[in-house]
Amino acid sequence: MEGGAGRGLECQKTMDGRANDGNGPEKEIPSCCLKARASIPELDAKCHSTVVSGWFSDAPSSTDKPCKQVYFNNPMWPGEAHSLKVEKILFQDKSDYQEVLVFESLAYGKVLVLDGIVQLTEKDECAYQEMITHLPLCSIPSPKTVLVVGGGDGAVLREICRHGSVEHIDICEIDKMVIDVSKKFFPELAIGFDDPRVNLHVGDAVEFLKNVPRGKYDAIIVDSSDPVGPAQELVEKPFFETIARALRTGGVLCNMAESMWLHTHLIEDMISICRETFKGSVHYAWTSVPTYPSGVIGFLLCSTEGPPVDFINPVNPIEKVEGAGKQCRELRFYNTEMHSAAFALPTFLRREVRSLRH
Ligand code: SPD
Repeated sequence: MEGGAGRGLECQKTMDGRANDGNGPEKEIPSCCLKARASIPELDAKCHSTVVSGWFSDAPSSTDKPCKQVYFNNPMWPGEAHSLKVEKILFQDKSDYQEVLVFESLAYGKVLVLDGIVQLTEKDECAYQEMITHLPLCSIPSPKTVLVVGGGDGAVLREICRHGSVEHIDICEIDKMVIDVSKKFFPELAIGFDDPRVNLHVGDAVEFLKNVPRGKYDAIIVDSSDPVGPAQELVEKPFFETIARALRTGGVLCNMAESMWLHTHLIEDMISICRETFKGSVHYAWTSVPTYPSGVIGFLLCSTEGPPVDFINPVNPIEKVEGAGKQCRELRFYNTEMHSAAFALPTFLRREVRSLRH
């Protein structure tokens, strides 16, 4: 399963970064030159359809397509692709649901890719995981019961665990391979699974939610992949209805909601479904994630009928959250100012997404 992305480079240097051309003593190579050498085109990363000439591009994966061809035609972002220089492919396999790839990149650390689409990188995962978690949990006082849909890498769990008020966390992830791969290659993220408050359910969240008692959760976080493949149902009305049913009155949902640069129609559809389904408030927020298509990702924040939720002015600021950051690394991205700023929307989005105007 291991690929050969970095092999050519490793043949030319020793583990401590010294070069040996066979004509004399080893010479020290400055780290900037090591980076430049990693970009030599002949050091091709081979044997994955999304990796061409040592560069990964976020195009749909397909095992039947030969290497060395470029497919810049993802239906979610036709005509564009974002590329990362690959140093070494660490893992690739096909689960029952999707193709799973992990590689070491030159610029963003290790990268998790599902069906050809970047899910996270070590460098910028903080922006996504911290915002999708703390936008909802800092908007209600003392959240106690939380459900995560998807999130098999464990990083949203890691973030939830900062909240000392939380007593019970369910996570429903369909693909066990994602969990196993995260535990092996991303221990700083998968640490979330170690918390005793976490209850793991491997299975289909749509089915799981049908059996959840009404009003069980204070907050639900939907950390899904894009709505192609296994996550397709997660943007449809019946799914949002089961979410609303599983939330207590005044409970909150935070749902991954794509890019405002690429998916205004999808965002509009999701907002209008949520306005029909959630009788409290519905807001759109966004953050910057450089390795996601167009460099941004959005979140839909909804509350059920009941005590009104002021999403924009958090009532449970993380700075005051008991135990925040004690078990894991410090927060890197989220703070109260970023929270409120995330709800500021560009004019084109307000104009194009009619349901955002009121
Ligand atoms: N376009 C990519 C969206 C990925 C959202 N899910 C990421 C999972 C990280 N926990």
